[in-house]
Formats: sequence, C-alpha cells, structure tokens
Amino acid sequence: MGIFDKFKAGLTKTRNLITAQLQGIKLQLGKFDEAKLEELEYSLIRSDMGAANVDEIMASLKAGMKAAGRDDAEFICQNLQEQFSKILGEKKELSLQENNLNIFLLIGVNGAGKTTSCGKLAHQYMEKGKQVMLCAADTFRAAAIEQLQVWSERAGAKLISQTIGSDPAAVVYDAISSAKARNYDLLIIDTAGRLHNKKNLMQELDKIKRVIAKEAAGARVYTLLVIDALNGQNALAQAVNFSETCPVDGLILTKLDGSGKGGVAIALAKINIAPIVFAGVGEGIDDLLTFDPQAFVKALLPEND
Ligand SMILES: Nc1nc2c(ncn2[C@@H]2O[C@H](COP(=O)(O)OP(=O)(O)OP(=O)(O)O)[C@@H](O)[C@H]2O)c(=O)[nH]1
Ligand SMILES: [Mg+2]
Repeated sequence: MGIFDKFKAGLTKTRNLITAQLQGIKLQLGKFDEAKLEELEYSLIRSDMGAANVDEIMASLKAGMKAAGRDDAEFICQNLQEQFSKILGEKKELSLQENNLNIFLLIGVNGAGKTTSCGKLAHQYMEKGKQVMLCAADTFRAAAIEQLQVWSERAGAKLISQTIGSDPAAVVYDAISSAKARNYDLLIIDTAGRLHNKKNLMQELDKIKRVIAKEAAGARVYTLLVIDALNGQNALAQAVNFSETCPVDGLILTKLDGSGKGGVAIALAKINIAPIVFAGVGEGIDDLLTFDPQAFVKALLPEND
C-alpha cells in the first residue's frame, strides 16, 4: 500500500465527515448555497480544525468563490485543498546523521501512544537497515517495561532496561553508553506519561535531557512530542503547554484512525510549535507514517473525478 492509500485508510472517519457534504452536493449536481456552506463549516469544526481556523478558511473560501464566480463542489474542493496545503506546509522529514548516534526522545501525556510509537519507529528504521536500540526510561510500571520489550522483539531491536523504580536518567545513561560502544545509528527513548504542570516529572525529563546533552554530546537529538488526535482541541493545549516547558523538535500525531478528528492536524500546523513528522493510523507495527502533507490533504478530501 502506498503512503496515500495508507493515509486514506487511516483517515476514513474524518474523510467521511468532510466529504459527506461535498460529495452529496456533487451527486445532486447542486450548487453551494449559504445553508450548504454552513453545513460544510460545521463538518470542518467537527473534524477539530478549531473554530477560529475554520472561520478564516470559510472566509477565504467565500472570497475565492465570489472572485471566481464559482459555487460548485470542484471549485470548493480545490480551494480547500490549496488552503489546507498552505497551512500544513512542506513535508519535513527527520534526517538521521550517518556514522553518528541519533536519538529520538519521545515525550507526552499518559496514553498518548509513546511506547507504541517507539516500537513502530524501531521497526521502521530497522527496515531501513539502521541499527536501532530502544531504551525503557518509563520505569514507573513494570508493565511499561514489558510492553517495550514486546515491541523490541517484534521490531528485532535491542532493548536497554532496568528494574521498575530505577532512575530513568540512569537507564538513559546506560543506553547511551551501550549505543556509543556498539556504534548504533538510532536510540529511541520511551518515557513515562506526564503532564506539563507536574513539576517533579518535568524535572525528571530535564535530568534525562541533561544526561543526553552530556553523554551524547555529538549526537543528533530529536525531542518528539506524542499527541493523541482523539483529544482534539485539548491536544492543542497540551502541545502549547508542553513546548513551553520543554522545547520540542517534532510532533507525532497518533490515533488519526480512531475518530473523525483528523482536522486537528490542521490546527496543530497553524499554531506552529513544531512540524508533524509522523502520523499514527492504527495499532499495527506498520501503522506509523512519515507525515506527508500532500498525501494527508488528498486523503482528507473527496477525489476529483
Ligand atoms: N488506533 C490507534 N491506536 C493507537 C495508536 N497509537 C497508539 N495506540 C493505542 O493507544 C494505547 C496507548 O498507547 P501506548 O503506546 O501504551 O501509550 P503511552 O503514551 O506509552 O502510554 P503511557 O506509557 O501510559 O503514558 C494503546 O492501546 C495503543 O495500541 C494509533 O495510531 N492508532
Ligand atoms: Mg508508555
């Protein structure tokens, strides 16, 4: 399956929401009047693009319709496609530095999909021929360590872990030493879920970052904030709050498949904290896609046929 088809499958629920209006009108060969435009506006809001963003998008759409003297579904699709693409911007892929250690540090609130994404990423980079190591720096629960162990076996990646209750920064220290000694390409660090306002937990994250800065001084490090699309507009608040406490290099937007809230990607891009670099579209090992704005937008809107 190509990346577009994967996005399309993953975005089924959001796509249904937005295309229902557009395609229904198309079939009736009708024109978009005020009432139909309002329905379209409502479905964009329901997809969690954010009310203010939808206001802007609709205003621009209406201005475009007026200027072009068009009120048909094709024009509207085209206009939305252009607007969404502009908001999402260019594809921003993480690049690994050759012959050097690269580190992904995954952070985020409880249940966002950090551990699962660590496993999927390990698999993805193993498939690309990279030497990948996973580090279980969520030491709060035994289950968290076991969960990452299962993923490491699935992906065929080495796991570094300690016992429950160990200092997460110490596990990270171990993992870095081991990864450096054996010339690993990529170290992926799983951390415990935390809220940005839990001071002790944010201090723990700082400590992990200090260990990375000191022990892996030459490494390329990406701090990746994992965001659950199911949280819709709350996900935005989380992204803002987290990034204010801890600088973030990229976002992993998970569970795009789980609801019709795929529009949150547009809202996230608009606040421009960090680019969305990966998208989770399921629970399987292959269900993490490099975020491709073009494929995403194409998958969100009905096909022009
Ligand atoms: N449908 C779907 N489910 C996902 C996706 N990513 C993660 N999940 C599910 O979300 C649940 C939580 O995922 P975890 O990876 O355990 O989340 P976490 O952030 O590590 O959670 P904590 O360690 O408890 O903070 C699991 O049931 C995953 O299978 C996704 O992209 N799509
Ligand atoms: Mg976890």
